[in-house]
Amino acid sequence: MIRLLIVILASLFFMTLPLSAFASEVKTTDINKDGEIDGWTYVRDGNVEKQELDINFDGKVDAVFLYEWNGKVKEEILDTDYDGRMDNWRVYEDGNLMTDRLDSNKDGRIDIWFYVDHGKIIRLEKDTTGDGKPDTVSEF
Ligand SMILES: [Ca+2]
Ligand SMILES: [Ca+2]
Ligand SMILES: [Ca+2]
Ligand SMILES: [Ca+2]
Repeated sequence: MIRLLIVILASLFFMTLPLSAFASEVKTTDINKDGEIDGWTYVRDGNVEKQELDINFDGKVDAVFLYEWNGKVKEEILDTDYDGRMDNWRVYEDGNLMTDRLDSNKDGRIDIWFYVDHGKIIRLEKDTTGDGKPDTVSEF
């Protein structure tokens, strides 16, 4: 009952917001034309915020791209071996790759961290013990 009331109050609150706050939509694409959706584009106020792709058409999203307001990619999250689990996370700043994190042994935990400056790897960290924390560090 209380929960229902909260929902009603919340919807009343949102109804008073300007319409532009709701100018978000999802566009779907069927890239390989097999009748199944494999691309999702999230647009807010005319800007693409996020894209999700099912690159190998198995029904599972294997690439997610997050964008800055100016259209530059901000983050990439990838399932590089298409096993249904994300294993590569890349963070960009002003379109430049800053960190590249990998789950190389596919146990669900990041074990390699690359730190990049102007296109060059400046630091490499590895977790060799499997606890999810880096224990070897190389600087370049
Ligand atoms: Ca398709
Ligand atoms: Ca897939
Ligand atoms: Ca994977
Ligand atoms: Ca791992």
